[in-house]
Amino acid sequence: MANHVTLTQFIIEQQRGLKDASGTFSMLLNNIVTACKQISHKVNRGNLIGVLGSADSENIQGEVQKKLDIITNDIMIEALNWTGHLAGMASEEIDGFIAIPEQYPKGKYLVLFDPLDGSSNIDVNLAVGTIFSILRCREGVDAELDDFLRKGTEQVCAGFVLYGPSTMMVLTTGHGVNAFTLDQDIGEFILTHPNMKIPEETSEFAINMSNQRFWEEPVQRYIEECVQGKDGPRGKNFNMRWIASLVADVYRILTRGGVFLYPYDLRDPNKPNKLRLLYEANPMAFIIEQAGGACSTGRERILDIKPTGIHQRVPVILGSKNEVERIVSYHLQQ
Ligand code: AFP
Repeated sequence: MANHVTLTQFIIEQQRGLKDASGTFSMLLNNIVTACKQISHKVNRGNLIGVLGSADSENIQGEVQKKLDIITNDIMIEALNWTGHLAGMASEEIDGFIAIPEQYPKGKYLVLFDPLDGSSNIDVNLAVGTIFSILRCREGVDAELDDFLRKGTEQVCAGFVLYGPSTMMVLTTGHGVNAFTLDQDIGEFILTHPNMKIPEETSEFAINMSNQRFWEEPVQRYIEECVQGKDGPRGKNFNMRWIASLVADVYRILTRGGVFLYPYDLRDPNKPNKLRLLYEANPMAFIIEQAGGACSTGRERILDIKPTGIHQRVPVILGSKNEVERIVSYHLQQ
């Protein structure tokens, strides 16, 4: 493993660069990494250990839960609640926020997570992932709701783990984006993609086309122009990808550019948006912007949104900066 930088080494060396760092954040990040290694093992074992399929229950979102939604949620909570680093947690799978049990010390951070994003893909063996966001909190107290309802610009760290052909962790603490590949033989994440940057131009878009009739006009216009290809106003052909797993679509965009859209749509007027702000849109927006891309609702920067609820949903348009800016301009021309 000569000259391979492990994630542990990377975190410690980043800590050294922060003059008054206590090491608490580094330990918290390592606790999250351990949880994700456990999740990777469960996901990779799948049917061999009977963890696939539906749990015959619904989460707070009214979504049918997979067994792995519950298992991975428990893994994250049990890996973090005892550490003394947290004042609270929030999960896609749990109503409200998660208090730290009385018997454990409280810390100065909050972790908000989607334990298994893309879980509708798990039974068909497609990529899924864990998304997490870390906020600083008032020290030594039990977190309250308002401690969680903070703009994405206040995140101190965002990351996701993609459980794909390789298990990869993508991480930012506000100093660029670095990706690590899990070496299953030694159980360590190895730095394989330092300082990831998204190409500003792209010819690839990701959207669920089956919702087309429900989109607003600016999105209709953008996608129509892409589909018209080189004979249309864009003067070039486009390719389309849709994995229905945010972590996988975002990783592809980090690697080769592209634009991802889960826009406002009128399928269900009571639920006009799909992706959750605090533990999906905000962490991805932090990562995408740190890699030189952009992330918007179409009308405002995702990271500037003042949250109103733990499970608030927003439209998400992210990826190559020039494409996102074009889509935003179409919204502003409305
Ligand atoms: P699940 O976790 O319910 O599979 O949803 C995944 C997701 O939140 C996000 O990862 C995908 O980009 C998006 O939903 C896919 O939504 P559609 O299934 O409507 O295409």
